[in-house]
Amino acid sequence: MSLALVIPDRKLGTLVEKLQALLPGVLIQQWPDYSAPEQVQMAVVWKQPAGSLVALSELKSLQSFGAGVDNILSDQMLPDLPLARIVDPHLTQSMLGYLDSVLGYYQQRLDLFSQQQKQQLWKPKSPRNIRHLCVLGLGELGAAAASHFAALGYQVSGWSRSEKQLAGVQCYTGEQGFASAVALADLVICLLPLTAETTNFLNSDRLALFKQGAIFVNVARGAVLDDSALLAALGSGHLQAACLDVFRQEPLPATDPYWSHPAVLVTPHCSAVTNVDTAVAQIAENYRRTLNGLPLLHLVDKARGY
Ligand code: NDP
Ligand code: OXD
Repeated sequence: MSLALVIPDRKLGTLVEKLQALLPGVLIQQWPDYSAPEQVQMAVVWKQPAGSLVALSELKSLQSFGAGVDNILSDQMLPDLPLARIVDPHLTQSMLGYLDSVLGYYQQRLDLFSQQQKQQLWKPKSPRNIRHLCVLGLGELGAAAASHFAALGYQVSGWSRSEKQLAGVQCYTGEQGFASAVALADLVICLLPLTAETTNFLNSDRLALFKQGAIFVNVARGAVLDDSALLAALGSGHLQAACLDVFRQEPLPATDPYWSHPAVLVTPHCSAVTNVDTAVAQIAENYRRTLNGLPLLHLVDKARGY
């Protein structure tokens, strides 16, 4: 009985320790140093290198170490096996905490005041009036964000592939629905997964549908956004500001214009980081399910891409 961790570039000591406590007697192996690859039934993966699963001849299932799975599905050598992802109330709470902070940052004009501080400029201004929020993607995280802001009394619109009903949220679908969802929003939050359909989805035509002076927040994936379209929209003043937590290339290259753009707040993909303490319970449960031939929790629809 064995489980493999294929998670490059991360320290895995705590994850191994906590998983071992939940799965005593299970051999936990780490890529690239598999000791008995033929014993592995499930692999926990995140940005796995192409070919890193090939030696696992008895593999039965895959478990993403995060909520998004684009980096897993892009592997041309990915075995055709059930794939589960992390769905966790702690992850959702982290995202809500981040979005609350970003909203407060713009409401209190901290973007403006930090620029003014650099110029030793003493120029008070009353808070921004941000009343209407739009959430693109109404899945686990998007629906929670939309409901959270609706409960706080904001006008909220949301957009997803299939129709939704969420208390206090005006929900839309389709291309026409997208235009309606963003049209009146002072701040638009992107929580769409990266798929074939959403790659470069936020292009210049769609950003043009945003309200004049809107603020854009991307906490989904960098490649959902056409960066040159965003830079043009910020340059023309059509969009007022952008907070970006995710990028096409991460870490963001030193030469990227976002680093020094006065209207852009850059954060290092930290809005909702997988919580090892809570993720291990899901991973252990899916491992047991794999051994018993039961359906995995939080299965990904691989054809849809999320
Ligand atoms: P879900 O899969 O639960 O939800 C995705 C939502 O997007 C669904 O409402 C879905 O519609 C909608 N959607 C997908 N494709 C389309 C489309 N083509 N047109 C319209 N709507 C579409 O994802 P989560 O909420 O769990 O997470 C969203 C993303 O957030 C993840 O994929 C990941 O990339 C990112 N993320 C970022 C983190 C960070 O730290 N920055 C942390 C965690 C996640 P429908 O409901 O109809 O299926
Ligand atoms: C995730 C992420 O998808 O960390 O979980 O971005």
